[in-house]
Amino acid sequence: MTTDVLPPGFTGEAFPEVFTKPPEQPKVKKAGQLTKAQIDEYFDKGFLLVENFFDSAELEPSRAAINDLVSDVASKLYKAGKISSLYEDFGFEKRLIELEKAWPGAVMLLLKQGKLPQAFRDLWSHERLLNVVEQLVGPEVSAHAVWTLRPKAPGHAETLVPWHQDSGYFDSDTYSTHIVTAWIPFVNATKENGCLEFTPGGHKKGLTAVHKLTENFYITLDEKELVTRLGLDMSKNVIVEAPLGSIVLFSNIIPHRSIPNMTDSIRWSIDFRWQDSGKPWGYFGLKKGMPLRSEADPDMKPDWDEYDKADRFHLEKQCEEDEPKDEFDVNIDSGPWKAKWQIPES
Ligand SMILES: O=C(O)CCC(=O)C(=O)O
Ligand SMILES: [Fe+2]
Repeated sequence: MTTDVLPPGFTGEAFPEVFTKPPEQPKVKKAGQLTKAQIDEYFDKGFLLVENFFDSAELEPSRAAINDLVSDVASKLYKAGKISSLYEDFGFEKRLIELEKAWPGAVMLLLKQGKLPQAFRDLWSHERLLNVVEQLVGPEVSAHAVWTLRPKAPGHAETLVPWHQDSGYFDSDTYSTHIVTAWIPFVNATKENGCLEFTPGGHKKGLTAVHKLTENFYITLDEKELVTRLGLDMSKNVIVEAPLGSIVLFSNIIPHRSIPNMTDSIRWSIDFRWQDSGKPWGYFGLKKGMPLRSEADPDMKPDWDEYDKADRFHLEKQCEEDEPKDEFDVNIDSGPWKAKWQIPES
């Protein structure tokens, strides 16, 4: 029998209460707040779909911002002589697919641009969304360092995210911090185009399991970790289809993955995270979070320009051994979290 040598990312410490007990609820009723049943469901299952949270007009500025980001990628590639058409006749769900066909790497170029247009800032600090977040993390709310706009393209390996707990991607000192994600689709996210899949109750042990490295920048939980260490029954997993206007809320400790996109359109989504402002930021010292709302300081205004000065993809790149060749270098096969999951050499 061989003894398992565990990587430094595994601490074995469990914090079940952090992820299963709601904080004290706000005394005042606010727009958009979850019902008691919804809060209970979130803390019981580890995730919650809230349908009809946004109306389409509220998402339109972000969809327009995404179109602009795609245009920027197209112009950049065109000016550099890497593509011979801007594919302007293709819309929101198709244009990036054409760009990727013409120049493989276009999707990653977009994913890694990392800048927060005003529409995304407004969505991240949306009044009703923060009203929900404070029900889950308490009244002192900060934006986390990590957010991602995800253009999940058909058959595109780098945007197919394998089983993981988000805490696997953060410092181990956050294993006892409840970080909430709102995953917001900009199209109807379905089982055909690659919505998310969850393991109900996978957060209950409050334990970050052992992640393994993959060939690209993702880390992953294998079936043994999910079944043996976290005690999950994989036949109980739930695929969560999320229509446009809905949000999917989940924590940093619930195992989840995204399933393949089998359609011929992009599945666009964004994921924003929040946590209690007093807890560790947990992003390898690379980037701090940013306070968005405070009971003690009701007039608090987020300093987005300061926050956006340091974009995470560029910071992560600085941790890599290989310098990026140029601005078109989309080869990201590492990230600061990978060292955490490397088995130490004996
Ligand atoms: O959108 C996806 O495909 C994966 C999302 C995810 O893992 C996250 O938001 O934490
Ligand atoms: Fe995730």
